[in-house]
Amino acid sequence: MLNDKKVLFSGMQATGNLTLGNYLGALKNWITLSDEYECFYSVVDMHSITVRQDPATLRKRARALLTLYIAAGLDPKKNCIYYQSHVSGHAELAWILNCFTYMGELSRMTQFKDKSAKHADNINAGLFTYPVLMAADILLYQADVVPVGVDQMQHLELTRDIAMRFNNIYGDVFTIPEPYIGKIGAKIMSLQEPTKKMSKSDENPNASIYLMDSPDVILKKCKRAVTDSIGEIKYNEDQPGVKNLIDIYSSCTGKSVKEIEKEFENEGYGVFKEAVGEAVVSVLEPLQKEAARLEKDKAYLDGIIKENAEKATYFSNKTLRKVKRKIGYPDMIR
Ligand code: ATP
Ligand code: LTN
Repeated sequence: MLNDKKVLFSGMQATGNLTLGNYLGALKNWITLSDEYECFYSVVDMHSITVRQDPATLRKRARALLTLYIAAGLDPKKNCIYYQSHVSGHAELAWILNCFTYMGELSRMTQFKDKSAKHADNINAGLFTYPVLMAADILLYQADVVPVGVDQMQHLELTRDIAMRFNNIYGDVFTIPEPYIGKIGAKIMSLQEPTKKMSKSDENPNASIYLMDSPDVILKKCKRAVTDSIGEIKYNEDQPGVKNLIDIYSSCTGKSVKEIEKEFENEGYGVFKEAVGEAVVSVLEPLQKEAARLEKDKAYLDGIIKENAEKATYFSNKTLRKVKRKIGYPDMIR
């Protein structure tokens, strides 16, 4: 790498509108980690087409997501923020790694099972090999660490298996990546069904707080969050709704679970929910303002997109050249 820093890779799909789960479970950690590592943060638009997308919407959402990375506090001069589809190495390495991945392994991926149940009319090969493209993303940059939510752990394990398998045959080609799971916010649950994760593809709009929701909407959604009839603000498995709200509050304010239980010891759910809503607004409002400001600065964003695509291409080519030699592709004649 450029310096002695370890490498970090992560990405998000440009499908749907980002939720508070995406922010607290992923983006927020990215920002914390960005000083310590040489970071690659990709808008993984190639992954998005595993389910049908409207082209204009995909393009718009991809740009909005890239803008949001920056608005959330990732400096695009220090972090390589780019579109996956701008770097052809992802597709090239994915093909190669496909040949080192077993059908049985891919069949066990829970995300594949979930998504193929949800999109029964379009169970395409891309959906099946999705984790191989993800492995390519990570291995292409020789990433040491990959911050993800717990739902992506299985894919990361597979990435490690593929990398080790490849290294066993060809020598030390790939760095074996480690997952990084944030302590708080690793799994934000649905506000309506707190045993299910908050997801941007949830059909019930009240289940998720979207990063672009207005303060009013955020406060309303928190007020309507499903809790229980116990009536105590305590962090435990029997009160999944309350537990989730405590997680959200903790993640937004930096307060510990103990402090929060104490703060609301003698309060009812109404007061607590309002405080949660306000805490979320105080985190999301500045982010929304910054995103709106950046969106208007087309020249600046375009410059970043171009520069970072070149940077990502440069680093990805280093790995690709090595991989191609190792597997026996003929040398290019220049
Ligand atoms: P979908 O549910 O539509 O498949 P998603 O909301 O899971 O999408 P992804 O693009 O798959 O979104 O995830 C982006 C990042 O956000 C990943 O690192 C993922 O682990 C994290 N993430 C997603 N949902 C949550 C959540 N509810 N809590 C914590 N982290 C989450
Ligand atoms: N599969 C991930 C998105 C993703 C990713 C990656 C995350 C694609 N490539 C590489 C980390 C590293 C998801 O659905 N959240």
